[in-house]
Order: sequence, then structure tokens, then C-alpha cells
Amino acid sequence: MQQYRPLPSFGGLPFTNPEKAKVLIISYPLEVTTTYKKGTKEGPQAILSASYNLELYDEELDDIPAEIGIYTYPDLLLSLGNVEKVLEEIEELTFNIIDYDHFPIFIGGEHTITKGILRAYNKKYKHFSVLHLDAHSDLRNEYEGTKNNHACALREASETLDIVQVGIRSMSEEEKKYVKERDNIKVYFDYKFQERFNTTLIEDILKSLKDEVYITLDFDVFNPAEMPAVGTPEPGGLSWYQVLSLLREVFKNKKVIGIDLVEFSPIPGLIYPDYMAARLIYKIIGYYKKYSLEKRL
Ligand SMILES: [Mn+2]
Repeated sequence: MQQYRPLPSFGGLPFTNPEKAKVLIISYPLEVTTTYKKGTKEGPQAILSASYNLELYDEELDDIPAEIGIYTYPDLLLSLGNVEKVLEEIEELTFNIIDYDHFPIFIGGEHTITKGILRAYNKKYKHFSVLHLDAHSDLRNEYEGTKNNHACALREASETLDIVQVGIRSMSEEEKKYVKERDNIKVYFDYKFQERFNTTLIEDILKSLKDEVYITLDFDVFNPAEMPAVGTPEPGGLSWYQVLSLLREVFKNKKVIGIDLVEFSPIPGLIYPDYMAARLIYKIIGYYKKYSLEKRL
């Protein structure tokens, strides 16, 4: 039997009123359809626990991002088993949480959660792009007999929303064909990204995005030597500083309306990836506070 453990608060910061906080941390530890290494349901707990070790001063930003007010939601107790039912719950919870006054950060869980989150965003916001950072294009119509597999995470969204993918280094022939048929999906393959990673490439990516952007980040977008704690690792991939450079420019130039970070699957006894994931979230909070906050007021 799984033991119930309440979620720690991000950074060990005291729980405050979600109305007073600008940043909201929401955990969706869904794991039903993972196909390779299991464990992504343990992701939020591991990342939040590791966040207790963060230095709250950020040397790059010369700022204390935590002063923005961070509220960590307690465990939202999703149903177990039926993925479609869980997606409905995620859609409803997300819809009730999101607005222009708060910056929501969703922690997975498998990538399937993004499907429910984007249903809610699609209802509330118009005219936004999805920036999808991932090793895999996740555009399959169906996988292992279901449309709710993590390998299909972005397919439903791609039918109505503009998607810009970065870091892709694994895709099926069916997905390649699908992308070719669509004019709303732009793919920056990893091999090309690595060939010409510089500011003009980042400018190209920014040009492909609308003014409002939702980001979905699969931790396997990173090179697995830096981030081994993922369910479906792929060689190659972005470095810590490449991801930060891209995110920094997106926060500087666009209005980011939310982000999810998914597929983190902790490795027992190896603490570094948990801490890296927590640090990444804190960097995102720092960029939001420094570069984006005023765009929402
Ligand atoms: Mn992936």
C-alpha cells in the first residue's frame, strides 16, 4: 500500500495564502502510462524535498526570487487508475487556479498531465503558443492502445494550438509525416540546435512564438549526463546553460502564462538530479520575477 506523505513546501518556505503569493506550485504526480523506467509519480516529492537546500539568493540575478511569494499547493489527491478521469480532474483544478495575477508552475508526473493542463488553458486563454522542450516529439495519435499515453502528450493540443518544439531527437515516421502536414508545428531538432546554438537561433525560436507562451518542459530535453533522472533518456540534448539561455530570453521577450516540468523520475541514492530540478524551478521563478512580472500588471 502506498503511504500518504504530505508534500513539502517549495524552498522550505512557510505556506502562505495563495492569494498573496505570485507564484503557485502545483503537483500532479500522475503515473499510469510510463513505458520505460518507472518512478515519475515520486517526482514532485523528490524535487520539493531537494528545494529545502536551495540558496535563496540568486547570484546571476542579484536578487532573492523567493520574496515574490511562493505558495505550494498541498497534495491535490488525484484519482488513481482511469487516466481520462484524472485528466478531467487536472483540467478542472488547473482552470480554477490559473489567472493573469499568478504564475503557475506544475510539477509532474508523466507528460500526460500536460494534456489536461492545456485543455484548461485553451478554455481560458486565446492566442498563445506552446513552447515544448523535450527529447521526444510526443505527437503520436495513439500509443500502446491509448491516446492518453505520455508519447501522445502534445497531440491533442497540436490540433488547435501553435507548438514550437526544441531539443527533439527521437520521433516516429508517423509523427514526422504529421508535422509535415501541419503548418502550426515548428520543430527545432536537437542536431540542428547543437550545430548553430547562438543568439540568432534563440531569436529564430522567439520569432516562431506568439506573444503569450505556455512552456512544457520534459526533463529529458537535457543531456542525460546532466539529468539522468528521467523515464525515457536519449543521448544528446541541451545543457543546463543552453536551457537557461533559452528560458531567460523567453521570459524577457514574451508573456509566459504558465509552465509545467514533467517526467522527472528520481534515482534512489542520487541526490544531484533532484537538486538540479529544484534549482531549475527556482531559476524560472527568478526570471519570472525579474523579467516578466511587470508585463502582467
Ligand atoms: Mn520526452
